[in-house]
Amino acid sequence: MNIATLPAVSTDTLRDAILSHLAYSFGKTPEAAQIEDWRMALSFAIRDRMVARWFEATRRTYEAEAKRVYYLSMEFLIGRLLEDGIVNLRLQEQARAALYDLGLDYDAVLADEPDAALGNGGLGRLAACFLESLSTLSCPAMGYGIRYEHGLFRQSFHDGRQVEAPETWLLQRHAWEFERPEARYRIGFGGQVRESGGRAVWTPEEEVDAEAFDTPIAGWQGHWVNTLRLWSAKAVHPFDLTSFNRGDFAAAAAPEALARTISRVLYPDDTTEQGKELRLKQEFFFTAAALRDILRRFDSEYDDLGRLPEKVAIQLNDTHPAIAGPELVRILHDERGIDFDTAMTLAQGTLNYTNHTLLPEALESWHEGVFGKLLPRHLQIVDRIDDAHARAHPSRGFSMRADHQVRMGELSFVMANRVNGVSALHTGLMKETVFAELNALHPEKIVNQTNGVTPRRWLLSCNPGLSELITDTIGDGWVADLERLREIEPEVEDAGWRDRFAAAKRANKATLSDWLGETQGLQVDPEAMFDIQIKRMHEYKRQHLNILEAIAHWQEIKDAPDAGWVPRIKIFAGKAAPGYAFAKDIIRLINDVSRVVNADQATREALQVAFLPNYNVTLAERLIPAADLSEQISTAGKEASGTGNMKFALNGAPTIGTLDGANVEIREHVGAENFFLFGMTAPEVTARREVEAHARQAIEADPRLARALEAVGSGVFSPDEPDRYAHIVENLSGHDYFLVASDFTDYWRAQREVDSAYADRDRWTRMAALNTARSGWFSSDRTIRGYMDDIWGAKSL
Ligand code: F58
Repeated sequence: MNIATLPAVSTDTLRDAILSHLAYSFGKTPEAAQIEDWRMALSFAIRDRMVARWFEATRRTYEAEAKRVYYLSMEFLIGRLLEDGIVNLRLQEQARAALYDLGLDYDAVLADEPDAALGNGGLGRLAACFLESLSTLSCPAMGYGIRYEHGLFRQSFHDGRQVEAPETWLLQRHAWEFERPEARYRIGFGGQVRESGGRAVWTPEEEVDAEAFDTPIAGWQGHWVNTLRLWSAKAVHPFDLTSFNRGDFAAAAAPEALARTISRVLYPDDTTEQGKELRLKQEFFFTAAALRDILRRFDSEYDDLGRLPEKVAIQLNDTHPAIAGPELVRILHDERGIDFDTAMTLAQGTLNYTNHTLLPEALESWHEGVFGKLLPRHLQIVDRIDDAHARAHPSRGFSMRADHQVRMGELSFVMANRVNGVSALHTGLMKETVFAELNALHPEKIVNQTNGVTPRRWLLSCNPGLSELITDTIGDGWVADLERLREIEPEVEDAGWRDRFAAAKRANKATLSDWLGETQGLQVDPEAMFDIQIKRMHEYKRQHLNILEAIAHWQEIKDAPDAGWVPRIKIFAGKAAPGYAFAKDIIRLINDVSRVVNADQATREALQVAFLPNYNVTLAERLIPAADLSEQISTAGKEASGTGNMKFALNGAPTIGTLDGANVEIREHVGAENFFLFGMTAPEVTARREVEAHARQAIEADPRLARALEAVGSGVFSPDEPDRYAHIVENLSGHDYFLVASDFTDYWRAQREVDSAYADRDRWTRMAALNTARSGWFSSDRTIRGYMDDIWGAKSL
């Protein structure tokens, strides 16, 4: 069969394709098939529809000799892929009907797919949105990462405390990948470097193979399909027969176990030396495999390595793949014989670096001991790069090798053609702080690319009700051109249209409320305001500011239960890093508060608190369409951008937020009157830290805050252990680095404005609808166009 001529997809052809895969790919009759078999058969039937376009995209890229973009990322938080595929190929009606014909429930089959959590949070989800937009824009591109056997841990609560369990997405069958045993590269670690004929020769001591697994990523309407290539670590020699024959079975299996460790878990705990070493190994493993693959493809098309910057753009997603700089120089210089300076210039013309954080503890640096032990030749090359840069800039005050460290931020900056921040504010701060000196030396290097989110997943697919209203109103051109959402703005003046907008939101809230009842045992009135904060747990994100406000509000309601309060449910979700004790304590506090507040008969009509376990992409897709209020309350200057903030605004949930990250740009777009601003600005934050006893002062000035802290500190929420949260209270009344106390009063004020705005339901609907209408700029299509034009010089085919 010629795959280019697969029959057009009717319900009947899709049903036949499902039945055919059920029989021939999975060996099951319909009678014997379990839901997983059906899910796999449907996935294969959908995947088949991508393959012809996938081949065609590859063919056209070769034919056009187009520049290729490679996105190197330690994380791709892709979530479920089946619905994404169905929606992008526009097969929703057929798929639903075909399953119905087969006696199956479409939503249940979709829900059987595991959520691939191959990332921690924003950085990984951004990478996934970017892949989808790259395909939508027909830009020849490939993502490279690690095929972790276990993604981000599964979170549950025991007595309110976070408990981590391994995530096991591969225990269920995964429909989307093609194993490529032939795409395999040997990756070395450790060993010696010696000179031979004037060249450095690195002989690694330990070796593993990187084997490719490819996932097709279809863009909107399936016109273009790119590849996500994830590397899995395999032993060079699967097992040691000599040990086996001796009867030492453990020793026989050791090489395989050791190799597999590299791609086993996302972010192993790096508080131990062995853990640190493993993480550096992971970084080199996938980066080195990607570079080999990229050069193999380049060599198949061109014979002049001088053209590398013209034909290849590599994006380093944060510093995790920063070893690409020295590794590319090593290949070009040591292996291909190009002189060092030229090798460095070629690498610098090819690589680009995105910075995602200014937090000092997140800026990677490696002790030269570990680095040199694993990558002895790379350490020499880093020194040469550093020397070359120092010679070119004699006034330079820093070194990427200070304090026996290898500083990956500085290394990435120097080795990149372009360096970008992820929101206007963040890029500005980058220039003023971490990279101030480098920016002065290379003023053209830093550019901004404000993040975005894919509207296919984050509106069309997760919010069908609102999408249908939008399409009814302006047609479906918005899906690929999100700024066209502006065209609904005139309708916002129409009371009938506003009713339809409010009805769509209300239906989403009813669905969530049912789900909360079934799965969490929570009874929630869909009329209440759904106030949501979902993101990784971190002090800078200030979930504790939110819960303190909830406590103060609860106390006020208790004082006057009949004062006509605007009913609210505060929903939290998010995971804390296993080693981050304070963040875990905040989770426990919120769970404790939830237990006490939700049991209070006098206040429960007015206020409830819920912490939902195991936040992931799928849960986000459930919560965001049902949100009324988006909590984006980080200490100004700390959140590089945020992307959840964009998803909420797009789905018609106004923000309560600080002037931080992309909140600044969201407020500019949706209008200050449709955004609840509070708190100090980034410069004010810096100044406030200089004020002696700033937290004490703030608490003394605000009796509500004092009373809420008093309740936490005296065990109102932990009667069995009254001083459980003493250290939190102590932190917030003392050092309070993230200025929770100092921002509390203004946060409280803004929350009461939210209450009065929500009480006027028509006013609220107007605000919500204007958030949707004016969020089109936050499409990742816009962001990717920016990268293509300003960073990669890549063209849409
Ligand atoms: C996030 N970073 C930023 N890092 O915090 C967020 O503001 C931004 O919107 C997003 O990137 C996308 O630009 C982030 O998610 C991580 O998860 C690190 C991974 C490595 C370990 C430390 C956290």
